[in-house]
Amino acid sequence: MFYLPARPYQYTFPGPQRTALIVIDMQRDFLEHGGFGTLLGNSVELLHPIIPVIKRLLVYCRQNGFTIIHTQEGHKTDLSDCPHSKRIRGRLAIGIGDQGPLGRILVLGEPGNAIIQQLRPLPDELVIAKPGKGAFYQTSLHENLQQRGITHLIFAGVTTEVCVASTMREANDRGYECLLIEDATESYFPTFKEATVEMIVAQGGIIGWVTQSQSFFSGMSCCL
Ligand code: TIU
Repeated sequence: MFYLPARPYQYTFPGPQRTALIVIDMQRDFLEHGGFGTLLGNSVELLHPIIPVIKRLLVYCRQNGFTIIHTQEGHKTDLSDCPHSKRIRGRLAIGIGDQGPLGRILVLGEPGNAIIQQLRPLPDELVIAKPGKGAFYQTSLHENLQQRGITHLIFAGVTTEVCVASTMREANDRGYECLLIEDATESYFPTFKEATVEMIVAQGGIIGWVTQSQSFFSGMSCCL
């Protein structure tokens, strides 16, 4: 077993063979100017400090035999998997499915939907395209994890209170033991990140555990 310092208490996991790193939605839509994040009125720069942290996590987890999974929020070209309510939400001048500076907004295969170049998936890594905020909704994620015998999930990515928290909640309800790396996740709203982290660890870890990347690396080095 591996033991990591975390909140609300030590995170115990059975090792890389049964654990996946899930990197949520590190796509151009949320991190670059002209994407969905900008069109919603956000400052994408707020998310940039986590990029090198996630890069280090990816390198480390690849070297040490963890399963790596990336997700992308996006819809089919005909938008048949996008609820009308999601399309019209926010009364945006340019919204989901419309042509924007990075191609059609939040549509699979468009330039804006690509994972940022710094964190590009390797060819053998699973990339889950997801129409919802949670990565289990209308995807094969659960089946893929079950086939691989994965029981523990380590989370990184954006945004903390939207797609990361939604996916952690879905995972928690399916029996996965979830750990969020605090300096590898970010929000356009710092207070929302802080509140989300507190919500996860409150009540004995009602949704899961939270730690810093340095605690993950040093905890792992003791056990490997
Ligand atoms: N808007 C926002 O904060 N997030 C999203 O729309 N999607 C994800 O979090 N990936």
